[in-house]
Amino acid sequence: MKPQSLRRAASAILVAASLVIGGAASAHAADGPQPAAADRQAAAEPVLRDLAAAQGIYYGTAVTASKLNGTYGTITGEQFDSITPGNEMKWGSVEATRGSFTWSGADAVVDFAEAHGQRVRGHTLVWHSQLPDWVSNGTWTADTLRTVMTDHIATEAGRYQGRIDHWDVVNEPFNEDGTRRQSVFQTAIGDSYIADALRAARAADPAAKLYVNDYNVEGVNAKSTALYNLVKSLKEQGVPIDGVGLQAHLILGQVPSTLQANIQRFADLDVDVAITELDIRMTVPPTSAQLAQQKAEYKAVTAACVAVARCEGITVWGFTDSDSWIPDFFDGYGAATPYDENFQPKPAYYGIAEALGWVDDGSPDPVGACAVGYAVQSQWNTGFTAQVTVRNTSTTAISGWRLAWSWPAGQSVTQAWNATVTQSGAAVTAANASYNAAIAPGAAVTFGFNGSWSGGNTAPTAFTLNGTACTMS
Ligand code: 9MR
Repeated sequence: MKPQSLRRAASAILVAASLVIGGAASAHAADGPQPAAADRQAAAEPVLRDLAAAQGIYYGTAVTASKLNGTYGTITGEQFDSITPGNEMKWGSVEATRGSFTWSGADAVVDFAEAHGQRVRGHTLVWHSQLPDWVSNGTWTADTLRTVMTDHIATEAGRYQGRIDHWDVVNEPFNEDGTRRQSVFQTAIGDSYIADALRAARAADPAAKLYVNDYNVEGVNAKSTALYNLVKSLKEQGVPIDGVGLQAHLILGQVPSTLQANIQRFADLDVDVAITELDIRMTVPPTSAQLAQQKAEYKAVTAACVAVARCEGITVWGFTDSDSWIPDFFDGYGAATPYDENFQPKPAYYGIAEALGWVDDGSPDPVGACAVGYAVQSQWNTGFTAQVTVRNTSTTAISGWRLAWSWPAGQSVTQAWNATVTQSGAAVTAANASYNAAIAPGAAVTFGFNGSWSGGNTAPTAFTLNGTACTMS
């Protein structure tokens, strides 16, 4: 362990101790005890939360409360030691109508975290978006909106007092050029709304670390410099601010080269830093080269945090491509998270693990390399029959497989044989039948299906087997 990590290790132990003292770790015994860290580390596959803890940081994910069961819940609990509600703590979610609060989603996230020995990043108290109409379209004076804002903070942060590790108190206060965003808070209250919000949050939950969070502030640029100047001035005025969140919604090939230097300059202001919403999007369907580059970039971002003592941890904005905001917001982009839509770890996952000190033992990737042949055997006005061959080109046996692809032209599978095929939107998954789960090294299995098409029947050209990209044969 690096000397600079000792302080962080000590605080990690304190966190663990306080969870036990507070009874949080045992309060939900119905879910069963969590495996001891040593047991998890002994597993062949990396466990991000343990690897991160050994480096003195946390590894977190944004979650959707309603999905916290089944495979999604299992991976969330096993791999991550911090969770952030993706939407459930936003103003519009908790106080859509003035004075009438809905806590079910937020409570579910906090309860899950406590049952799994995880921290919670509270997200977010004051933000221009996902704000109820009664706030964004209200008629306010500085005093009336300040009171509404600080009441909201007192109620929400007060409800979870002692149970939230970090609050994103103010989210996205800046424009790209470093001027203040003209949110309702900015226009009604003025520049001081940020200090007012931070003071209210400190009063409501003195133990929570209070953050200002923004996007496109990962590298050194006009916007991050405005954030830097804000933090500097808040510190000088004695306003309670503990940290800066760099969201890090990144595009493949565009990780800022100044990321680590930027984290360091905030640290030098005597605040903590966290990467709070990491994802790295690419055009879809992804090629194996893109997935390999994404691995390198997740590794680089993770390494930049590990390298700076005040960087507390990293949160990915959804751990699986099936729970990512990217496809809904950026046409033609996706594949931004470390797990694919079928919950299989992607190369990016191993990149994170490597940056956290995990050493690949040299054995082939657990899923093996693969080559896929795709052939349309017959086609008629609205239908077609296709055959798919999946070859194990690695030197290890495959025992159980899921082949995934995305339709390029709106096709859909209507009936399949020798595999169980499911489709959601354009995303298709073919899982082995019980009798063809094993594929020996060099061997292949074949399955077929009928599909429907209209307009065009362009063949898919990118397949993943258990999350790893295959070549085409
Ligand atoms: O992940 C969130 C998504 O489900 C919502 O539809 C979206 C609405 O704006 O907000 C997403 O989360 C945002 C986060 O709260 C703040 N930073 C940007 C995130 C992506 O939009």
